[in-house]
Amino acid sequence: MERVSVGRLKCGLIITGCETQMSSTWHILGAGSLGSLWACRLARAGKPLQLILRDEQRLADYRRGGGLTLVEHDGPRHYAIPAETFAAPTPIHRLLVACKAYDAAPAVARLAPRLAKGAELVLLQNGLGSQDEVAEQVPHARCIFASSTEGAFREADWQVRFAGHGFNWLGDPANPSPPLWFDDLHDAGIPTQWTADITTRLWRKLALNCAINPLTVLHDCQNGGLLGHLAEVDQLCDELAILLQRCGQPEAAQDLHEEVQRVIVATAANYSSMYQDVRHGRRTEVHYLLGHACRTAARHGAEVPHLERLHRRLVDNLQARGLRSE
Ligand code: NAD
Ligand code: KPL
Repeated sequence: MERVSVGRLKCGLIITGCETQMSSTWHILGAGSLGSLWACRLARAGKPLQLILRDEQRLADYRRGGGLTLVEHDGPRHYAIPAETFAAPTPIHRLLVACKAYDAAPAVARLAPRLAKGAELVLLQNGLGSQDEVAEQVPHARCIFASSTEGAFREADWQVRFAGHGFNWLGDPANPSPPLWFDDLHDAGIPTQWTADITTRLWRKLALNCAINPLTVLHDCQNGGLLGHLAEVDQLCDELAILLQRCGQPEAAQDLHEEVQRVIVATAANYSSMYQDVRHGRRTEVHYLLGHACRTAARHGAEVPHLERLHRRLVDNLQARGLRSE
């Protein structure tokens, strides 16, 4: 059915000739690596967008630069994407949350008063735990979880490099239907699939991260350096597989040892994301990775002594460097 737009109300609803529909603007919270990567691709496809920046100072700084720059294999491209702060009055119907896991819930809580009835949030955070923290802040919104294997990093303020092509899975544990806007992502060239088992995907990635990332920090090595510590990796995989079975994620446990070794070999020359955070003096997402695994094990009465010891060693290591460990 063709819709004829005849006006926009202050609340963001568009009045059409025959019905009302939600505003189609993508609000993006967190203009860091992944948020900027998504924003630039959506902008390139002509989707209406609005970045939400922390405060007036960041907004002024952003406006001085005039937009975001995405660097790809064929060079940099600039996108003059509009931005605002939390204080803007317009309601939000569609929000991409692209902060780190530990920032997501407090940031969404600040935005909660602006979320329209029936708002939909896409949560890009790695690990598990932050999604539930966000959902608690906005019980009436739909929270869609994402798991991404794409890679991006900030080269400078407002400039991001698309470093690794990958894939995105989106899903909603509470509702198997994809949202109406799902095709926006295909239009924008964001490789995505809707999945009914997003929780399994997030657990599988969490398990891979738990088996690899902390050891790269503790052994101060690239992922390939773990080939010299395979017995330690295997012990962790044994416990992770038991934990996944115990917490109702048997599919995420399948062939875990083999996949961990395959990833170590395939990414041998890379430094894990946690290693890079530590090297740059940034807070890690340990609370939502190994921390979440240990908390879940305790809740289910699963014995995971090697994971717990790894967690303690990692926390001590982070604290010794003056980094937050929760
Ligand atoms: P990032 O640190 O580059 O970006 C996060 C951005 O959020 C920063 O610009 C920060 O200033 C902003 N932010 C934090 N709190 C805010 C607030 N209250 N208001 C406004 N802005 C706020 O992080 P990232 O690398 O893009 O990672 C985001 C999530 O995506 C993480 O959970 C990460 O694990 C996951 N992830 C990242 C990649 C990647 O390649 N970067 C790949 C897969 C998954
Ligand atoms: O996702 C990763 C990361 O570094 O965070 C891999 C490459 C899978 C290692 O755990």
